[in-house]
Amino acid sequence: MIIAITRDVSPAMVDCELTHFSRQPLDIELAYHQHHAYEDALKTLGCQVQRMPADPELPDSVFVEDAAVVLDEIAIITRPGAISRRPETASIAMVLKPYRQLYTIDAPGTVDGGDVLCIGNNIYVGLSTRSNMHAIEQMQDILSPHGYVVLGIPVSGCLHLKSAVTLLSKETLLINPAWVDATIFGDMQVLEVDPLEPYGANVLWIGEGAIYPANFPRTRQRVEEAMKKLGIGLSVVDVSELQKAEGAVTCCSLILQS
Ligand code: CIR
Repeated sequence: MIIAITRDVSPAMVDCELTHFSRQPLDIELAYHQHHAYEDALKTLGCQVQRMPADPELPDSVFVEDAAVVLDEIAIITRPGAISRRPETASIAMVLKPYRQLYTIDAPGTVDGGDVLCIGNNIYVGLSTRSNMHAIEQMQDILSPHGYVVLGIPVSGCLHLKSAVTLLSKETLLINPAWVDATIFGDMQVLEVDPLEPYGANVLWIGEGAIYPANFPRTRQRVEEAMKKLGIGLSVVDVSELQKAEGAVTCCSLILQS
């Protein structure tokens, strides 16, 4: 069974962290509806959605991806780079506890799950403003007994590594080459975003399907063509309000096999 852990939009999301975006009016009611439509798309892809209640004290808590890194064998509870986001991890740890043995990242390490891209046994961690070498060393200690290699890689111009690159299939990357160097990932197939849509590299691929935002039509066409060849269907969701909080589609769920 595939489980998708999500968390309802916080009424405080208007006070979210912003790094590369300026604050825009955010329609919370619309954000709720968009988030629920995203959860419906997860269900269409065969996930059992486990939704946590909203936390009015934690503006960014809808972005559950940043609080943990879940692998088949274990899960790591992160220490998010933004101080305001650190209290998010306690409740995520409680939800993950029945499914995985848990490890934690300790000070001075910081890492956001949005910076962690797993490709086979390679775990790439973006050295963004949120994630540092201390966390990468701790992740190496935790993960090398399980056969993983943890690699810190440069990323610039965006919030997280997964703003710049995500997996479209086991062998294919969707990437913005302006923000991360594609050659780092070896001989993977590469699909580039349309240059007019720099934020279009974040796709949530789950087995036979994928979820993609509605507002990158040029890149979406490229993605749809590539996915047709791979036999993968695309669910398109409007996540405009979550994007105003600098979120994307991978960051609103933690996906795990149970
Ligand atoms: C933040 O700055 O932490 C939030 N406003 C957005 C986090 C988005 N997370 C992600 O893409 N993994």
